[in-house]
Amino acid sequence: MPDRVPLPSDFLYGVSTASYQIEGAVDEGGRGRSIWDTFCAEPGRIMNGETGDVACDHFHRYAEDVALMRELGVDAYRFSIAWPRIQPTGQGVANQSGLDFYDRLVDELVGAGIKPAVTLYHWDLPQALQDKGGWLNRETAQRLAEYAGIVADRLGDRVHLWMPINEPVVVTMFGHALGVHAPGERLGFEALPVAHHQLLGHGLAVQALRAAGATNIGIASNHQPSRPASESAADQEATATYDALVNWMFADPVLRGTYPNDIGDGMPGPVGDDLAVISSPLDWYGINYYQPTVVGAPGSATAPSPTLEGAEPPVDLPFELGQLAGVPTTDFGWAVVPDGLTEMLTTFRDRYGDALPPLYVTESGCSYHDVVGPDGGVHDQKRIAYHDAHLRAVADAIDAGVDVRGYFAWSLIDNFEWAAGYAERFGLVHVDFETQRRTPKDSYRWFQELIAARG
Ligand code: PNW
Repeated sequence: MPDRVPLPSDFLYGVSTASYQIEGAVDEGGRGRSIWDTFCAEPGRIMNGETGDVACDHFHRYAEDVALMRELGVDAYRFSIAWPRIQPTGQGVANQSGLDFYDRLVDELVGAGIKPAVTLYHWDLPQALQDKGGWLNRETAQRLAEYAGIVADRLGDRVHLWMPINEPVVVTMFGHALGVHAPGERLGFEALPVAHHQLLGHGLAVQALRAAGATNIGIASNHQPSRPASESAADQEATATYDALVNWMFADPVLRGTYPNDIGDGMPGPVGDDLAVISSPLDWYGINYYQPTVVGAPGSATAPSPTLEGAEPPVDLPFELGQLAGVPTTDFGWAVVPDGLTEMLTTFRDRYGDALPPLYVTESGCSYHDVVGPDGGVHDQKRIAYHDAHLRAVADAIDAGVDVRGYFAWSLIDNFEWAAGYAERFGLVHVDFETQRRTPKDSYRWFQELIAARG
């Protein structure tokens, strides 16, 4: 093992999950249907026709999962609340049984000395709201704020970090432009209002959380360095367009109250007033980092990018995406590029300067097709190398003057990887989906030692 990762002694170590990916128990506790229940039931949407109906059965096994985290020694656990457990139809009076579940989970965490970090919206929109237009309907932003207030009233005294939304870019692109995630819309650029309404919902939820007395509010937003396929002017222009669409369209309105040039025009009115809400001050900003993207002009024949999950864009795009050459890839085909994380963190500092609150890495992780070996262990050396390198990449950013406060590994346990189903395993803990048996992988032991040895 190389020397200790040089991070500050008060650096926060965490693990993360999301409700639909781990909970199962979709018909229990008065939970309403979500767009992911609907999407998974449609033939051909998910690898092998898999669903989150059972997932990791975390709804019933949460105490076992919290015990695993206590033994791991993490400071914080980032999880999401299933909106349809709290409001089965996405609005109106709260379902007490749903709130009770998260109340028990939060108590269990606090009892284990683990700080709860709550995402309110990690993609499982109540189906009833989708039936009214979902994120294409501006009203949904208001609904998110109402839901945020309900959760804050019940859990606010014990939650350490709040995130109203997770990865609005993936919801916009995969869910509404390309159709590979729920709700499966293939709108191309007509999906832009989905971005705006999520951001508006984020801002309104920030205000509702504050009104309910919550503090320490941020966001978890996916960001990817965009690298031109060549130095040609056409490739550089395509890269700038892509970079604005996937990164700055989501960060600029939150951190500086504007859309990047040209993008505001595609947004529904009245954008101007909304931007004041969207840029409601945050206590911190969370970056989910996986990999950089190579971008070329249309027809530049870059290698196809695995991040598009095989999607056929419904319209001609002003760019083509490719895979970074000459770097290792995970079993999911994603490029392993730790210095892309340093680059992303320093880019945020350079772009926003004093307007940038402290940063957290709210997700970083890798999928390998791990199996439990004959000795009963899971020897995931590559995952250890991945997290080690990405923590060092964070340390490099801190050395360069960026204020980064913590790192949440994605994920605590193997879980339902959306359209890819259960084949992709991101966990520090292996799950046998037949028996629900949890087996801590070698990466779990490594993370445990790293946390124990800090300071
Ligand atoms: C994130 N991309 O999704 C989500 O927040 C998690 O729920 C998910 O399990 C995890 O990352 C791993 O996929 C992403 O194509 C989906 O760049 C796609 C991309 C990035 C993140």
